[in-house]
Amino acid sequence: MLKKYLYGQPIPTEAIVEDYPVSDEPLCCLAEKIDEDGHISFSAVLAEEDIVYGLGEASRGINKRGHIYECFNSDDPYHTEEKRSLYGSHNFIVVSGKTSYGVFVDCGAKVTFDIGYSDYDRLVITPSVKDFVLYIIEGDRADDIVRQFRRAIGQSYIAPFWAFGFQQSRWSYFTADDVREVVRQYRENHIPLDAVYLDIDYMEAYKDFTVSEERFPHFREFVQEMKEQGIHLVPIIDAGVKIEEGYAVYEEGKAKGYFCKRKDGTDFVAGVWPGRTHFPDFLQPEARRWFGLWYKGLLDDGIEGFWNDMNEPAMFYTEEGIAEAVAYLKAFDFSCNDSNKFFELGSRASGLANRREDYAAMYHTVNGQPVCHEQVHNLYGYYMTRAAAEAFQELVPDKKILLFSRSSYIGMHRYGGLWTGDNQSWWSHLLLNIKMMPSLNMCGFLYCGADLGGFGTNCTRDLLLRWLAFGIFTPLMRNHSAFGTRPQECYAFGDTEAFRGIISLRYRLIPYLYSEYVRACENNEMLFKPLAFDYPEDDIARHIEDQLLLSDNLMLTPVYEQNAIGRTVYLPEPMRFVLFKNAEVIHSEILPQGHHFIHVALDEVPVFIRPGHSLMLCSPAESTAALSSASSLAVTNLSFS
Ligand code: MIG
Repeated sequence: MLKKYLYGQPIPTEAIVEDYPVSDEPLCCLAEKIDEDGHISFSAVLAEEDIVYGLGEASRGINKRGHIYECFNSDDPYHTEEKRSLYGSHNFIVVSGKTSYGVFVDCGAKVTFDIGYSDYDRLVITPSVKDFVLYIIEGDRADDIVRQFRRAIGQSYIAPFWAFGFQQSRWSYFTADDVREVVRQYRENHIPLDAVYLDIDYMEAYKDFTVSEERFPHFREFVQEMKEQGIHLVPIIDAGVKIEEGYAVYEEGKAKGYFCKRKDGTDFVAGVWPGRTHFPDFLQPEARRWFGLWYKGLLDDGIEGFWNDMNEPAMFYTEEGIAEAVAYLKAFDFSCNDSNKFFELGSRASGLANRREDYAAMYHTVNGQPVCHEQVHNLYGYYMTRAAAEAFQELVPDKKILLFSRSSYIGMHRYGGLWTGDNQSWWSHLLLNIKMMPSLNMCGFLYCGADLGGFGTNCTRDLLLRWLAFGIFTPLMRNHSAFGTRPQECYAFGDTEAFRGIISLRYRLIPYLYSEYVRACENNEMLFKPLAFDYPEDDIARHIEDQLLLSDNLMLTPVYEQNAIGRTVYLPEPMRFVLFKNAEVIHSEILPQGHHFIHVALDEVPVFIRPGHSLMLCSPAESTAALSSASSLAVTNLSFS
């Protein structure tokens, strides 16, 4: 049962696909409070046993209780525990325990969820604006509430089959020869691979929809050459358009009025990778179509996958921000002898990026009216991705194109997937990846994954192996690392056998994983579930955060600690424990309900099969193209009945 409550005159987000009537019943579950200036907040008492799920891409655990979250898409590569905002805003929660209900606050501006942070027994939701839609979903169980919500937001994007292959990325492979070398190493070491990513340096001066002729000569032939080796190239597209006379995207966008404006009607400017940049106004349907059609050139070159970046949108600096900082620094009085000023001094320079003042100074045009960016901030990456997806529908309707984005909002899940942005090569971020998967699924994002091995800082062999051993189950399985970090490809740590074994297991699982994934998309189900969803009566299972259910068949128990020789697992019921090494079963036994310690070496992968279920493995292959051939579909069926 879904109830809709309308506040003010919200700008439509198109997150919800069905047109629900506005409820005339009094608000249930939440108490409403209006302060003197008309701002509304909602609160509820949380009972001791209540767990709060949701918020998609957010910090901390599966149970969000005990922290405060600000849904405001943020380009922030340090996902430490105290952070309140990451790249996506997924304003949906489920309270489950004494009572159960779901809440979705639909609005493009910032929304704060204080989930037992100020007061452990209290939930307080505060939209930053007066115009929004509130949805309350009633149901007896968390999984039922999520299913209702998923139905309301429409079917999730379905990625192509090849996008379940292993993918290698780095910022950057600078030349075609760099890419060839990556492919050669993978193929020579027989580590399966389906895609290599092109980060910003494939472009000419960071101009969207250009390819550097110097570094990637004869690009179309190069795309073809890679395809012959079973490799898809996946170029990045950034949100900002370089300001440069004669650059067609800039000239057209300017002439047609498709860029975001300042209050005075001139085109808004910020500094990003290309230097001085304009931001397409993706909220205008015509601008969306225009930008989307620009992907055509790369499609014509044979490209079948894209990742959309910097679409919070990220701003390194603006002229206004620099002027303010410079004025402050110039006026700084060295003789003041106030050491507290030291902190202010530093933050003036380091605080130039993604300033709220800059977002507030940018304007969109919605139905002919200027709308301040702050009102629709969280929709920007969503609408950029929608622009691309709608263009693909128009240009190549019979083809599935891989598409995912960094910034997102609920609704974008119908157009593409997401990756969780700039994490770090930290063990804690492997655990964060594990915990985020079910939350993302609740909000409709099924094709998603983290940068395996971690993006920032230097990765180590053991961390990458453990991370891959979890990553073989995530739809997007991509190793990506930042400029300046040590090489992180699977052949960069000496011996390659363990890597080959783990990634080969992924390929043996792909037909099974892909069919479970497509089924989950079509039936509005989750691929990754907290144990609590299927074992709500088991109080230990209800609170487990480091084991996940994979559809109805499997339980995953990844190892995520440095130097661990295995881990403790909890079985809510008897299950078959299967241990893989070199993509083969090396151990299989039925374990009874309860706690167990399982040994898992660095090159091994544990899986639990639930009663009455089975796991299908096909023969190994080094690319998804090889998987599609009938001979490789000979299956091994592991079951527990
Ligand atoms: O300012 O394109 O999250 O994956 O490698 C950094 C360079 C811009 C951020 C993305 C990351 C990508 C990087 N980009």
